[in-house]
Parts: sequence; structure tokens; C-alpha cells
Amino acid sequence: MASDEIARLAISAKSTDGDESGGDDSAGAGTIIQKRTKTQSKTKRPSMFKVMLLNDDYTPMEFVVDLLKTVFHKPHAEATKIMLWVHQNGMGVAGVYPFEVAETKVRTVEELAREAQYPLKCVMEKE
Ligand code: TYC
Repeated sequence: MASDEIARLAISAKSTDGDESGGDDSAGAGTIIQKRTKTQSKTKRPSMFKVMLLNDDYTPMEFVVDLLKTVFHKPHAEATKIMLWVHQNGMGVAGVYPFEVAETKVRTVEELAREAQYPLKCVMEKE
């Protein structure tokens, strides 16, 4: 998990002062212990989260389609398909996003639903 890694470079100092008596000098005099912060060399993709809409008996179909278009940027035909899937299956994926984007989508949906006084629920789930 830690992105920083401490690398120790033991540099056995080569004497330049004419002292050839030292031999192996591991961590003794003339050894430099250097702390290094390794830069992230591998590109890690963020975990993705499904934003799921839940069916209920009260939220109008048109309201859900509008949300899918405005919040999830779905074209009308796809928004209608997703809404009908949720209506018939109880739950469905509105979109897949990195954690913070998914969190914001869930909050936006629930805020818009609450303002309109609909019980629409929206949850996120790790992919
Ligand atoms: N079941 C709702 C109705 O018949 C429509 C609906 C679809 C509600 C999807 C919520 O996430 C939902 N009016």
C-alpha cells in the first residue's frame, strides 16, 4: 500500500587518503546510509464504483429518465433502457466511476429526489 519506500544505499567509501587497511567496511566508518523517497513508478488505476439506482413504486419514470440524462449524461434511449431495467429488475447500474465521482453522483441523485419528494434510492458498490 505504501507508495514510499525507503531504500538504503550503502556506499562503501573508497579511501583516498592512503588507508588501505580497512577491507570490508559494511555499515562502519566510511559507509553512508542514505534515505531515499522512491517516486511512484507504476501507474495504478483507481478502483471503480458502480452507481446503482433502486426501484420504488412512487418515483415517476420520467423523473428517473431525466436524472439519467442530466446526472449520468446518458442519451435519451439509453436512459429509458436503464430506467426500465431498474423498474423490472429492482436495481440497475447508472454508471461506473472512481470513488469520489460516484459519491457525488449518489448525493446529487438523492438530493434531487428529496427536493422533489420522491423516495428514489441510489447506492454505490465497488466493482
Ligand atoms: N417503478 C417506478 C414507477 O413505476 C419507476 C422507477 C424506475 C422508479 C426506476 C425508480 O430507480 C427507479 N413509477
